[in-house]
Amino acid sequence: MDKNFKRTLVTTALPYANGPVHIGHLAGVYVPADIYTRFLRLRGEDVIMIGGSDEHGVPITIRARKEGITPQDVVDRYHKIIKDSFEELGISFDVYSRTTSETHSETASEFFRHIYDKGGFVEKSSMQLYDEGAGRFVADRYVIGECPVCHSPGAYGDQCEKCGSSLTPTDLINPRCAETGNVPVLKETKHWYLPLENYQKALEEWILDGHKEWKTNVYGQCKSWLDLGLQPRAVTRDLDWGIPVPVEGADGKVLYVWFDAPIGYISNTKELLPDTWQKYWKDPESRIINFIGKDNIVFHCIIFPAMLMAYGDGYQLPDNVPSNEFLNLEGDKISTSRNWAVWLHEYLRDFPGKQDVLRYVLTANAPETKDNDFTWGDFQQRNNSELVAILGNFVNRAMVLTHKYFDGVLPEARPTEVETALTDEILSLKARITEALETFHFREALKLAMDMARAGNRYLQETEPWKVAKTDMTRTATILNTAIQICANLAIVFEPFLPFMSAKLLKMLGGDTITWDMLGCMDLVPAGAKLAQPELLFEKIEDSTIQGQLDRLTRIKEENKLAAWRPEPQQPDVPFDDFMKMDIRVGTVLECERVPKADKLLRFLIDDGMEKRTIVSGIAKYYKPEDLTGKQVCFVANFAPRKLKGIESQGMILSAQNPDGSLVVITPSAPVTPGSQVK
Ligand code: B3M
Ligand code: ZN
Repeated sequence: MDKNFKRTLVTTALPYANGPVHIGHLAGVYVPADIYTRFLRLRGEDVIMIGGSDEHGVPITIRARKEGITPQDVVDRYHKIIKDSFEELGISFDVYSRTTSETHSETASEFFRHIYDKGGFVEKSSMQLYDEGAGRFVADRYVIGECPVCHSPGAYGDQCEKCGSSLTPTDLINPRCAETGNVPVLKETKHWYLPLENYQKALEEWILDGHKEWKTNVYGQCKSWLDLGLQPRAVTRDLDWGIPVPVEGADGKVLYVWFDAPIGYISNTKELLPDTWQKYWKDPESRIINFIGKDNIVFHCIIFPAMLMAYGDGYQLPDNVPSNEFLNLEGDKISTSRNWAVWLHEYLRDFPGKQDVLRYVLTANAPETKDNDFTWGDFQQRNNSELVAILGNFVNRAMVLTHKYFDGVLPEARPTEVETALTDEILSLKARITEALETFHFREALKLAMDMARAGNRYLQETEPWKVAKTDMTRTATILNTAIQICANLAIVFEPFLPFMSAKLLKMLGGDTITWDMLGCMDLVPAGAKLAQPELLFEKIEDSTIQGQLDRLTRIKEENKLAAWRPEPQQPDVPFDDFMKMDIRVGTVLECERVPKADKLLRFLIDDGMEKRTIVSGIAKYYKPEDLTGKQVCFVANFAPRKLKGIESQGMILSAQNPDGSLVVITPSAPVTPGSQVK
């Protein structure tokens, strides 16, 4: 790491408080940020990790109206769920605040006012969509209508999700306000814009020349924005939820959520360190690292830096912006609105005490360079064959054997070449892990840490202390001492990744303070130390547990399918004569029975007014034969006869199909003489 830095400010994207956090947020931002911060802390560096909830923005107001509560109620609810669940997962924020705090609204107001007073904004009037019925302006996203390109009916005012066209609301055919159904009108309104084009050159120099080391996805997105040429960007909105615009003539206007949210990083630092916060932001010897998801890149790399430049006064720009790709769930995009997610608070409820398992799987599978998939099968597999079988198993063997042969009192070691070679291997792993962590390659770092546990297992396998103990206790002592030293090294190297496991292991070894420097030492636990009774660090996860989670996802898929169901588009017109060719009649069911060896079919004997006719119908999944006997049904009488399972079916019974595929037989609403025609 560049040792010119005296201190580090780690920020994590502020999650919107309009829902709980899910594994996608964790894998993309919070787990990597926490690993990084814990690593720096272990190295004894001056580092703080800042977080908080993003509590403004339109979605929160919509949710509140839907539920008939206030926006404040919404954010109070989710802020608490988010904050508590982060804490339980061991995300070690130094401060986790919220953008409705007083410090934040003062800081954000002052920030705007300062740029305003310097003449840093451009005032502009424009025509915006207005919902006259509701008496408010409507954001582009909340106007829907027909896409002018592909003519799909549900296009949003900013984009058609069907064909991907990027739109403005006035492009839509027959636009409506999504919430009220009202037709929006255009109304003039005044807003303040940050003239981004004034910062184009400075941003190009800073990013394109100065930060070639950034991840390619981040650098690439910035470059394409800059290549397009920056445009003025409105930083205020017509909305009644947010931080009021602190200038005259701005009634009913608030700061745009993406203007105030990143300032939250500053306010939260202030809340943590009211007297010394400035040194983390303004001292050139400090550095700022923003952990974000890929959909936040432009805000953190272009807009917020431009805001900081506009403000001036010594504010530093971020040194790096590690941004991950997206995590999918079982092959589908995670979606809050479709409930397609593993929610952190639910995971903690369903898997008590298994925080580290989730941290492990999300890191081992982190979407660092491309979108990645979380599957429950992989979760189980990584737990059972990596955490349990490699890490847990090694520690347990070392502990149990030391108890068995030495009563849990660590014996003296007399290292041989074998031990020296092992130490070298650990030191070389340490160097590679350190480098991976410094450069934000957390997956790689975790894999290498696991290699340290693998080295321990291999060492025990090769030295076989359980055999040596029969003849040579001095050698056995060395082997077990060494194995316990590896355990202590594992407690250190895994601390950033699996802090709960690390603390438990450390306690078993009788250790307390650890530092990254200690990693690679083979005298971490002194000879003579009494080890605690071994406890299992991880336990197997059973198939039934995984099945429970998969069942939940299957249920959600079904619910989503039902919610998305729309009637089939209407068939082309049919001339009257064609319709009249269909001979539909009412008949009475005389007999009904299952067709052997055909689980879908029922055989009917129908009184059709003339004789008895046999009809076979594929509704056995939805009816018991006895429920239909004696009922009247409608059937197509002149449907050409055909053979089903060897039975000739003389017609077709009419049923209606529900969205879930189930069939309901059509019966007349009052008794009808058998053989009557349906017209
Ligand atoms: N709340 C967007 C998001 O959660 C936004 C991040 C703000 S970071 C300053 O993706
Ligand atoms: Zn379209």
